Amino acid sequence: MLSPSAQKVQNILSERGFSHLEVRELSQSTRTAQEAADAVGCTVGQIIKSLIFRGTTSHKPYLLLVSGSNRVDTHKVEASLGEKLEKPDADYVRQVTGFAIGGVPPVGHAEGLQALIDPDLLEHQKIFAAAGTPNALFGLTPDDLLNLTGGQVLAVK
Ligand code: 5CA
Repeated sequence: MLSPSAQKVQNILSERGFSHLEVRELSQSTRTAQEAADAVGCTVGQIIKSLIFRGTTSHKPYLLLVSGSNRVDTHKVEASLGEKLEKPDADYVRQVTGFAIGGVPPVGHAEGLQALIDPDLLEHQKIFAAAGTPNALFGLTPDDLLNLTGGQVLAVK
């Protein structure tokens, strides 16, 4: 049995035709990328961080999908997007995604979010994303990530 937030992510995956992707709820914390990597026994680079930023001009939320081993170079992303970015607070993250920090998945958000994908994520055979709670994950391929999110690959580090 999955908890309601993790089940919500599984339902979204199934409705979108990705029922082969299976949400797993673990006994360990997967709240941070390192904890998630330890929990599944992969490298931290294989963990997808789902980070919300907000454009200071458009006030639009952006979803940055970043390898767990990378730090976002905000200036570089700002130059690509043509606007400054700010890191919103936890309440805003919950409002636009419908999930709490530590469990924000790459899909199934309350609002439609433009997704930007770190190219380093595409170098792995399998990657792992948060699935609604701070101890739920699902594994997927880079192709799955591209197809699920319709995201744009963009240098973020
Ligand atoms: N479950 C893990 C691995 S998938 C996870 O969700 N990691 S994460 O990196 O995608 O989400 C945590 C991120 O939330 C942090 O990297 C940070 O960017 C952001 N965050 C943490 N605390 C806050 C806060 N108080 N306000 C806004 N953002 C925060």
